[in-house]
Amino acid sequence: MANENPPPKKAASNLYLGFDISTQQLKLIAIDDNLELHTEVAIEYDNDLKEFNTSGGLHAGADGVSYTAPAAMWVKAFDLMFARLEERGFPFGRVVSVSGCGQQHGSVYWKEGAQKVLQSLDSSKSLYDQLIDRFSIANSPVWKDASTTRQCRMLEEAMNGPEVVAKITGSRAYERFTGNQIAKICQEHNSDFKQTERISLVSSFGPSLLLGDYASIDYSDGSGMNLLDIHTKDWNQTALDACAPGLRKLLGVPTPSCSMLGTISNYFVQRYHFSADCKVCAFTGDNPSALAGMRLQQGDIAVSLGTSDTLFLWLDEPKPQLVGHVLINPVDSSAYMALLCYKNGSMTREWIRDKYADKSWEKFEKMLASTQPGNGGNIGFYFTDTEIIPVGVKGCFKFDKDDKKVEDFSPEEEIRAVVEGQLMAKLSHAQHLGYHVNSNTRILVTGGASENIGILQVLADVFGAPVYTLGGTKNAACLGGAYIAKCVYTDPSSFAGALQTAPQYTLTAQPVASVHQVYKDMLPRLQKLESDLLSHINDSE
Ligand code: XUL
Repeated sequence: MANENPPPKKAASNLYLGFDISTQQLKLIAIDDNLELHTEVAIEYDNDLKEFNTSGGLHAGADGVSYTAPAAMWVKAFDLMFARLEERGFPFGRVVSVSGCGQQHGSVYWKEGAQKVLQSLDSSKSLYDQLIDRFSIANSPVWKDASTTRQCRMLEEAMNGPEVVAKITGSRAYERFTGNQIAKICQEHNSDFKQTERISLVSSFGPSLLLGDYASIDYSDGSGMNLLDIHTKDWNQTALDACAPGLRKLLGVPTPSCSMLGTISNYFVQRYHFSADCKVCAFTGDNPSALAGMRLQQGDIAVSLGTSDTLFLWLDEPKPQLVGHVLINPVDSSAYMALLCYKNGSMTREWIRDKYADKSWEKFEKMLASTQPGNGGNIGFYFTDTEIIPVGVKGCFKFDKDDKKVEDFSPEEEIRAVVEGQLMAKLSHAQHLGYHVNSNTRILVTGGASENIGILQVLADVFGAPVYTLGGTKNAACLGGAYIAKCVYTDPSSFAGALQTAPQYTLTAQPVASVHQVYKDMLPRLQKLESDLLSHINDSE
């Protein structure tokens, strides 16, 4: 007999969007209520927007240290992304909440009158046509820029030293940090700067387009500016005054990262048929967003073993130092996160692999396994590129079990030394910033080297915590935006709660207690050798 009452058709799921205005691409991920991937799109600046003549999404200055990107290019990338989605028949009407992230530290300068234009965007025209002339500084300084050493020293002087800047803002003055970049723009392009109505971070620029109004800077990305007091979560007036006049007004009031800013502008409702109720949440920086995308919890540590190695740590109590960065935590604004970026990551391991293991990871792993944890007391520091943690060191430095400097180890020892040296240094720097491994700590690993089981075993043993790998998180930052959009929409009080159905991690390496003890005993030696190395370098400067 035919079924007279067919089951009611399941309502199509809500969709949540996460954007990432990254260095080389504008990316978008849409997920559904089950956190499953619905759509993924990317606009590549160099190839899709050739008219801006960027290389890797940037313009490099002739001085070798200046880097900018045209703000209008990012606007055009949004136009193109929405056009592509429309072509694919993307169901804009199902999107209930939008968030995202951007490359950290970059700044966008809106010209007087731009807010009015944003508030009254004409849906028959592109964003680009309406906003092209609305930036007082057409080329936005970005994170790769290192041209503000003078401004950094001025800020540190105004605030009574680098330690004070670090203590208040979470980091000592760094060239790429936005306050120093703003100071340089104010000094070198003063008449254009004076026409500025508002300064956005790359991250707050994104939701400004979607809201049709200036979006607040979020606490977490705001912590990458050397301007925000990470304890009071308000701008530090001395830092603001040291960088440029009138900054408090130009930056607006900062907001928690998981917060709803308003509903999507009429422009998107009329042009693409978004629902008028679609929420626009704050965007954050790409690194904090990756922490959200990897679903870090209290005590966890995320390690990205890529070209350069990056560590994100969940911190309860911040202890900012002259090394590394402490940011307000994006998913719990009463907690903190630390960010440690190492220049010498995979490239350095590959250099050793090529030198001693015939360019083969398989051979590298075999040679690693042929030596004992602790490497007979040998310790090596390998900086093929000038390192940022610790700052300014370059070269390879090797020490035997009696801390005597030696020229070479055996090939097998070299391999173990690079792995152990890099990973023990990471633990040491993390501890300095207030990080403690606890009994629930998980080490979540992504990046190319996450496939090298031998390296992951050393990681587990050095930290004394289990290592998990994450499949399918190539776009952790973008995914973090979509997760934040979902969390703010469904349950802003609990990020983890809103994401219970997310995919599970795979347990890849368990620490061995006796081996962990070997590294624990070795750590003070490595710390002393590293600090001697630094004082030696500083003395010889
Ligand atoms: C972090 C940093 C970069 C950018 C670009 O401090 O400068 O990771 O966020 O991704």
